[in-house]
Amino acid sequence: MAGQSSTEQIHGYCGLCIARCGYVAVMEDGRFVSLEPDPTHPTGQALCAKGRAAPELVYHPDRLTHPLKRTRPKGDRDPGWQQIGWDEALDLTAAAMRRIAERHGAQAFAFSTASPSTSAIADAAGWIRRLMNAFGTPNASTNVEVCGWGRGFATRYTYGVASVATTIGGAMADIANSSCLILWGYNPSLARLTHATIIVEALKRGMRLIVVDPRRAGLANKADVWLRVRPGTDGALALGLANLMIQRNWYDLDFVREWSNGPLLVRADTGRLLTECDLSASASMRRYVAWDSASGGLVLYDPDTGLYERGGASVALEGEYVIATLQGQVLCRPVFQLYASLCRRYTPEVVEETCWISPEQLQQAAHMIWHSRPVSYYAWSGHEQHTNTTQTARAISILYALTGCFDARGGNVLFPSVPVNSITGEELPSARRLAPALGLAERPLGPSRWNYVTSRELYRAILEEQPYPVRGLLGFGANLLLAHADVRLGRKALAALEFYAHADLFMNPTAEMADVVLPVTSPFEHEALKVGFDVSPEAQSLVQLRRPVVPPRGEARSDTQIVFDLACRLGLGESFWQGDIEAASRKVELYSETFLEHGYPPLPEYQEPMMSPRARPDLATRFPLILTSVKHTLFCESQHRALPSLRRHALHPEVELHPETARLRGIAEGEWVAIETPEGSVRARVRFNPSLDSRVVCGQHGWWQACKELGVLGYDPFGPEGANLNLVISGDARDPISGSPPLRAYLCDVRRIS
Ligand SMILES: Nc1nc2c(c(=O)[nH]1)N[C@H]1C(S)=C(S)[C@@H](COP(=O)(O)OP(=O)(O)OC[C@H]3O[C@@H](n4cnc5c(=O)[nH]c(N)nc54)[C@H](O)[C@@H]3O)O[C@H]1N2
Ligand SMILES: Nc1nc2c(c(=O)[nH]1)N[C@H]1C(S)=C(S)[C@@H](COP(=O)(O)OP(=O)(O)OC[C@H]3O[C@@H](n4cnc5c(=O)[nH]c(N)nc54)[C@H](O)[C@@H]3O)O[C@H]1N2
Ligand code: SF4
Ligand SMILES: [Mo]
Repeated sequence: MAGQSSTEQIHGYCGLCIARCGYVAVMEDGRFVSLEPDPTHPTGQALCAKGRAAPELVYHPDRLTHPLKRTRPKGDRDPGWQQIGWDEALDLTAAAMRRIAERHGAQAFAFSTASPSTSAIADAAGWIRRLMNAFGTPNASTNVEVCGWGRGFATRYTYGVASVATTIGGAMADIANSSCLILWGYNPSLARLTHATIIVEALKRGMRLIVVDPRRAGLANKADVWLRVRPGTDGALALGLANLMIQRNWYDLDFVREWSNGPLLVRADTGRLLTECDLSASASMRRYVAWDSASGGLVLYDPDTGLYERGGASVALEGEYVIATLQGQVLCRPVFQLYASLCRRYTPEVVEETCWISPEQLQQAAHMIWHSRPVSYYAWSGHEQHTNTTQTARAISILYALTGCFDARGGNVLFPSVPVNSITGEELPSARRLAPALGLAERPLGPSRWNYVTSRELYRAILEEQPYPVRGLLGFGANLLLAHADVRLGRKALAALEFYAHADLFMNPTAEMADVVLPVTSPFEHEALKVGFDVSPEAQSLVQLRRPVVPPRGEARSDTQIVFDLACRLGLGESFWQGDIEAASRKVELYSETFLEHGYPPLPEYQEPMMSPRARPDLATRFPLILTSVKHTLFCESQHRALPSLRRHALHPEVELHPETARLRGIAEGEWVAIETPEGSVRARVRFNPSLDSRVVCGQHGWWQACKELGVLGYDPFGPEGANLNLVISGDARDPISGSPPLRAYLCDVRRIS
């Protein structure tokens, strides 16, 4: 009726970031006007500013609303975008995929996707993987090397499953029942509101909190112990904590004995685990050997059953044993003894020198970890973006094993979740014939093992055709040129592609390199199903169908729709149904023979970050400071800077400096500075942060976008006048196991721009 307005409320969950907060969308006269918290939802206690800005995102004038085709060459400043219909856009893409597959094999066509922690891509990720499997390519560039590897994959080499949950599963911190929580390079107040909410609840009932972070950020202010670690030295810290705990007998002996490979004997001559075959020519390969203190002799361990002969109650964790093998007398030691010796090298003094943490604080943290059990932990970006990420993640996960809290109430627990059929298509015949993913030869235990490729390997395959050519790319939102190191190399590579299609909500500097751009819906415009909300066992049992709040903007389609449309055009329509896989489990591995076989240290040895002042004294005279970075409270990664309600509070990129560091350089707060590294320079405005060590500088990545409504210009992503932090970071030095680049420990200096 005229003059009367109608209000409608639609329940759902926000898909903009990993928190997935439960919401009520408020509609007035068919227009989406606001997003409110939904306290009845397990993750609906609060919404952040980004969630509240959802209507701005949905209705933003810069949203892509039609498929676009490039009409000018890639070097050109103006791509000459021409609006085209969906049929033409999809036909062009499918034809390129087919052509490239025919000429070079399906593996020559790669996919890239935005991280599920910073986007709604999880709504479609299973289908995207299914399309890849049906089409026949193993090459997915999804940020794994900088986000997910440490917590979700490296820890599998310890636990068999991920010991910290990612969107692909794994154990989750049972915070509601923990007596102590360790946040290791993770700031949930900024990154995952729902976690922060339950942590604050737990602190109220007396839970202890240990925070490992170079900055006193978020919940570090409420922590019982805040360990201000030097960026990239977390591995040494974990070994140092373990050293104190072992020395003081603050570890779960029974857990180590029964649930880890700590008792198994290692041959001093080869570094291999001693097996039955070393002892007798007629033995089976599979059984390992431990020392039984009660009988003063050897006892066999069968990995198939997970059992020792005679129950294994008295297997030794320490000692040296000379064993008569088929190759003569061999000195052997239990894995745990070797691990304990490694830890002994990280005395409180060495930790102080390496990590910049005092012996008192180290002792306090070790004491708290043991005496406030059950303890859970969550490690994220702070430990994941380094040249030593894999061994750091292992060192932390093994330290955690000492507490005996893994998969126990109040620890990191494998929450039961609602069983679902996997849709990713691993069972398809085409998936069984996949070529090895890029990088598998160089880093056989790295992301390629799971068919994820690093951006660096993608660029190399495009530009050097090594180990084989990649000619085409289909991007579902990944903003490679802002999110990754090696920006110039990446730009060259994208320009050299025969065909690149990019699906996104907005044009971005990466999408600018595409041949075809496809407009996608925001999560408020398409339906999705979410199984489990991660934060607690109750939340994990919730399954929710999210309905669209508004119809798609313009001609935008969901990522899932695009996948199905392409599958049909590629003649793969039949492959789009059913499947199932399950993870295996085994004993916690303190010692990894798999690592040894591939030439990596079998124990989680600490390696100095490759781009640190200590590792590169040659560069440190000119670039004496350590550059790390953090995400922005108001924006997800490289997004959201065009939304006025958010941008108003953060007009420009900032860099955090200790006031003393600034003073020595004649820099005042709020001034513009150049952040200089051996790769070049970018700009940011100074904010003082007295909680930093004066040798550490903290930048922000992801700045490029303008905000027209506020009259704020964008930043050139490729030049020194701009603010693309990753422009000055090279991935030449990378984690040998995973290929993780040094985004959080690089050499720099900061100079006033006069
Ligand atoms: N120096 C430094 N670099 C970093 C980091 C850091 O801390 N420091 N963090 C790293 C981390 S952890 C990550 S995960 C990466 C993030 O890198 P990306 O995964 O590339 O994430 P964003 O930069 O947020 O860009 C996401 C793009 O996807 C689009 N998008 C959003 N939602 C959707 C959707 O549902 N569908 C589609 N098709 N597109 C969508 C957005 O518009 C945007 O263009 O950056 C990494 N880079
Ligand atoms: N508001 C907002 N939320 C987000 C995102 C966003 O961009 N904005 N991004 C989403 C994504 S993709 C991710 S991956 C998560 C990430 O979530 P987090 O991992 O929490 O991200 P950060 O706050 O960047 O980093 C956590 C902490 O690591 C510290 N740190 C830096 N270097 C080191 C180091 O060498 N060692 C240790 N121990 N700590 C270090 C930083 O000081 C910071 O406080 O957040 C998700 N949620
Ligand atoms: S924290 Fe903010 S952006 Fe993330 S899901 Fe919740 S409301 Fe959405
Ligand atoms: Mo991430």
